[in-house]
Amino acid sequence: MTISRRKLLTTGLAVAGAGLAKKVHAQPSPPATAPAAAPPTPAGKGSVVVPNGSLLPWTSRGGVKVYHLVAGALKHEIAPGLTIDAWGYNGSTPGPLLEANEGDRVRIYVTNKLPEATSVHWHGILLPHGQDGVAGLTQRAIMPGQTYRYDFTFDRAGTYMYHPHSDEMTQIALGMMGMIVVHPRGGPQAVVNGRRVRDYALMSHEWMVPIGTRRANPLAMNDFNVLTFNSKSFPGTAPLVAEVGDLVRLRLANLGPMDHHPIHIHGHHFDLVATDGGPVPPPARHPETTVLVPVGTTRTVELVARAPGDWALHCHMTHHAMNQMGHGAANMIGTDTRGLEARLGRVVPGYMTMGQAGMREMAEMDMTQPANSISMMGGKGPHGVIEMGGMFTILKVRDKLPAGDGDPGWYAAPPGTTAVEATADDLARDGIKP
Ligand SMILES: [Cu+2]
Repeated sequence: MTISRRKLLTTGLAVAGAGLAKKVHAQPSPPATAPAAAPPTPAGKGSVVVPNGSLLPWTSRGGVKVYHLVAGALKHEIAPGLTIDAWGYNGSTPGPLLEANEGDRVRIYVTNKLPEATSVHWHGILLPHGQDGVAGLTQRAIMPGQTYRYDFTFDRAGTYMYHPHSDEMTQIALGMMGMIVVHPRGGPQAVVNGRRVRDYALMSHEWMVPIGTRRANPLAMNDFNVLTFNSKSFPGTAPLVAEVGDLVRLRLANLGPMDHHPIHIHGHHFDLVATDGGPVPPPARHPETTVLVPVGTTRTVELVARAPGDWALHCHMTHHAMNQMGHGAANMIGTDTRGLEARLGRVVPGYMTMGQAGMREMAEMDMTQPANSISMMGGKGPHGVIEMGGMFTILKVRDKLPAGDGDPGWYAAPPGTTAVEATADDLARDGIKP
């Protein structure tokens, strides 16, 4: 049997983990020093901020807010190095966030530029039967080239979603989903109980993008390898920012195909204040650090920014905070592969096995990547490699943010407050024998 060098390398790199890999120093480093991508949507007067996303514009016609969604194909960058062919709305995935106020009468036009029929369901909104957007059940499907009109009134404040109810397995898998935020009557509250409100929307998604390709596979039921917040994987995720004492509201939504996501915050506790079913009564609220966001739900949590720092915010499923993991690799942890390397080195010069001591080395070395793929673990942080990817972002809390509430950069902890290697004196003083 002949082993093609190309095949070996491709296989090894594709699993990007406990398999084969070739070390090459001439290649550029994995992308990203800071996890800043596109700047967050500028906050209006209390408007929702969509990291890496945008708000859907509207016009007022005779007291009615008029919106226009255009379903179609687009190219989307998940993180520097990985661009996919996706479907979405108005050129983005997720589609722009639709923001309105309780009591608003709205008219939403939906144009279908997809190659197949679609419809839009207004998930969680209480509305008349004929506006519910279920193709075949409540309306005819919107055929390619057609524009439909939806008319209804947002009668409850809350966090909701929109998505196709026509071949939704394909359309959602390819990126068609969006969020809806309905503020209380009178508009967003920029200040609550004397605290400035930082209102953020993050939509979870999961994709199966075979390594080196550009198209998510809608038939996938597991082995999702690209996990995203607002369709971005770390280090492509833009940070969230707040000042100490601010009320941070996180509107979390999940329209991924299959998986629920336990979203975890560092350095803070939060209260679950609402779901897409309505507000949680104050006596029922309790502190958590992780909230499960099941498929087809929204969860709104609130916290008070407690202390300056760069606080991780991520899905706690370990495979959801990684990039493009392969699942077909042998488990090499603890194995002695020196003999293997010597033999394979004869046919693949420079061959090395990886993963014997864990996966960290994958993040540390400059490795060749197959075309259109991103490294398994995130990017470089202020203290070395951040061994995370996927559904991971950072809440950056500062005493004072830069003008315009931009990315303040990495947090510089006060001298003497960062964990460091223990000294011999430390060990002797406390009787520790490593
Ligand atoms: Cu998850």
